Amino acid sequence: MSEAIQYERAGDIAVLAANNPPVNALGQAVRQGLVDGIARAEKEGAKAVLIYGEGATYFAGADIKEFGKTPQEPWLPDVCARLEASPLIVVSSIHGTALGGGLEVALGSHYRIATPKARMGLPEVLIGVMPGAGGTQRLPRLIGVEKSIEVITSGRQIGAKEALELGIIDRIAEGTPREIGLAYAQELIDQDAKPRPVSEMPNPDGVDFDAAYDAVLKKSRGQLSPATAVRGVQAAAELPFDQGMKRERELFFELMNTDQRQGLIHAFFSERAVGKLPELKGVEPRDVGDIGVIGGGTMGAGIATAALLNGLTVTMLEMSQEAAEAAKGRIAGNLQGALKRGKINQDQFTHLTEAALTLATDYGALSNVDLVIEAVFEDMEVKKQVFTKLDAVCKPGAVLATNTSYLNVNEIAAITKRPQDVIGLHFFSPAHVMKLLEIVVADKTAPDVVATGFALGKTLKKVSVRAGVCDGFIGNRILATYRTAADHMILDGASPYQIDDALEAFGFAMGPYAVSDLAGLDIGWAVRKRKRAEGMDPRARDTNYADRLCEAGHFGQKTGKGYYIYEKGSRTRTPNPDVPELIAAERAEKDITPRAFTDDEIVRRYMAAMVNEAAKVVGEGIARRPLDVDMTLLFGYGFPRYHGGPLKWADLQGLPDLLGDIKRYAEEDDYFWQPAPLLEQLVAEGRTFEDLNKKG
Ligand code: 3H9
Repeated sequence: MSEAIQYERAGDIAVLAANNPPVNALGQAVRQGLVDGIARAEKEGAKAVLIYGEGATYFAGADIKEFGKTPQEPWLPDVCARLEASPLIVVSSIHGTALGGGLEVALGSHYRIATPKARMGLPEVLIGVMPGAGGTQRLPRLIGVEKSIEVITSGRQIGAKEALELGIIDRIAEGTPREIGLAYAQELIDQDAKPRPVSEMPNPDGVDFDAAYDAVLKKSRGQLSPATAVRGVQAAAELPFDQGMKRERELFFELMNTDQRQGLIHAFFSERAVGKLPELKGVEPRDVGDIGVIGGGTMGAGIATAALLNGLTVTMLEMSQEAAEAAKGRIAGNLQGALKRGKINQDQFTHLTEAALTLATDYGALSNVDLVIEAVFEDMEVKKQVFTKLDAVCKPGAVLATNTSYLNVNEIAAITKRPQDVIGLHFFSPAHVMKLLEIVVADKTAPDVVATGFALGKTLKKVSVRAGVCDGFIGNRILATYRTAADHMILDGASPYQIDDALEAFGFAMGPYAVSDLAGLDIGWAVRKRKRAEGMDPRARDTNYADRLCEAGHFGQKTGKGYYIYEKGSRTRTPNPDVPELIAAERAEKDITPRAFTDDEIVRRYMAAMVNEAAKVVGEGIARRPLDVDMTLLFGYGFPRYHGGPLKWADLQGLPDLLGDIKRYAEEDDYFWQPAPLLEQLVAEGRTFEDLNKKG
């Protein structure tokens, strides 16, 4: 008998308790244990079998670490069929999360009971596959096609109450899964209940499956798994159970063999690995309960909102009472949003805006905070003044953080007498919504201050990434490069609209020019002016047509006009006819004869620039691992999750081909397209970025 499933008798009931921490994933040993357990129960003459999970949860799904390897018998669909075919009454008792293959085991059982806090669902599409052990066949028989399509294609988790209403479970009871399961099984024995296989229920009624497929495909922006799952549900309506199972298995393996599946699983594990830095093992973070935020503009108000919503108290420092009140208005506006969505109630709203938030205009108000974040104007002199004042007033051990997006954190730290306490915490706007937090570690930042940054990120439910000091850190530095590659393509003949369309077809929520309009064209203008003032390398190609838009007062969405024209109060965009003219004028001025670009070439150049700069960022140690870059782009820059991140994408494309393309592009512009030494090294050694992730 396998250790992963412990067998025990409780009178007429054979108990199969899963013991495969941390989430009772259905690895080979667990599957074998279930099959052996049911056989033994039958042989011993038990009347019922109870299946439940020890520890935090029922089965949370198939073991994702086995994906991509040859499946080992017994296969999960056969395990579910074996349970279902048993002449004994099979009861599953669910607590924690019954997800994916976990819920499929429960659906293969004859009766299902759950604790009130249990959650369940079929989230397979979120990792690029679909239910592959009968989920698409059994669930529709229980809850109908329409609801099944919604549940399976969204991958959402359903609470016990809703599951009961839908008919996924038979009962909710308070207690341990073992206690409630034993009581339920005994009751069923006493009532002489019979096995109740879902597979023997009639086929559910169908719907217009082609329309459902198209609607889901459109919604998932090129991600294949949700739409493919619709075809599985279709089989439940149209085919006998056994043939439906076959169809499900074919579709499941179709998806298993896609790059999208690899990308999504890379994202799943990287999202969990990114906050676990080997260097922080055993380092205790400092306590953070009260924080200070300096500057209550959009960014500062967003940071304060995130902190308040996650149980911290906030002192908001502004230059004047009026500005402080305006900041409070912004925070209250953000919190209203949370109130509307039911994330907080009216009492909490009042508490957060009144008791948990203090307004101040004097630095003395920050003398007792545990951590302070400044979100003031992006100018080194201004930042230095702020940090000099913080150094004078903050208590010893307080963490002093800057939210700068590109300034040198070492220089900021050096102005204080406590550089070990200074760190960059780079939030992304709107800070109470965007998931990414870059934690910028300066030369002298103490390890427990880094640990505090990560602990704060966790409190605020962010995906935190460690970054080193350089212009733009990880994300904005890479952004500057791929954005430049796009600008070069415009000079050479592409249009912003073709570029946006090509990248949106690749999976980005918005193309780079639509993003510029959203962020405000003044931001890019300021960066170009700064770079020109600092002195650009004479070999660097500059573009100036967008300056003309800014000079005319067009900053994108906020002024109604930029690359696109926006109707008042709407985000619907139509190309701005002035833009091609401005571009044509710059081409003429620079004596460039425009050429045509295919959409494929646009994507390839854009991605090659992104990967090349990302490889430099990793090679220089600004990012510790390739997965740190991947998570930065995924959570801060709208990179399509199903490609896994730029470096996962690069691995899947093949690094030698990508390097070959970069070298070919360098024949036109050998200043911009300088191959990253790390990329050259990996190609020479026949290795991948993934190999570097494995170093831990
Ligand atoms: C499937 O079932 C296919 C079938 O339909 C058909 C098959 C033929 N496998 O998230 P946490 C690890 S597809 C392996 O931090 P939480 C995770 O990496 C599967 N490992 O905890 C982490 O490891 P580490 C469908 C897994 O409490 C640790 O467990 N199921 C798996 O915040 C703790 O995880 C899903 O997609 C797994 N399935 O959340 C469910 N799951 O400590 C995916 C987790 O080394 N899982 N690990 O970093 C989840 O959604 C969350 O993990 C869960 C717990 C809600 C369960």
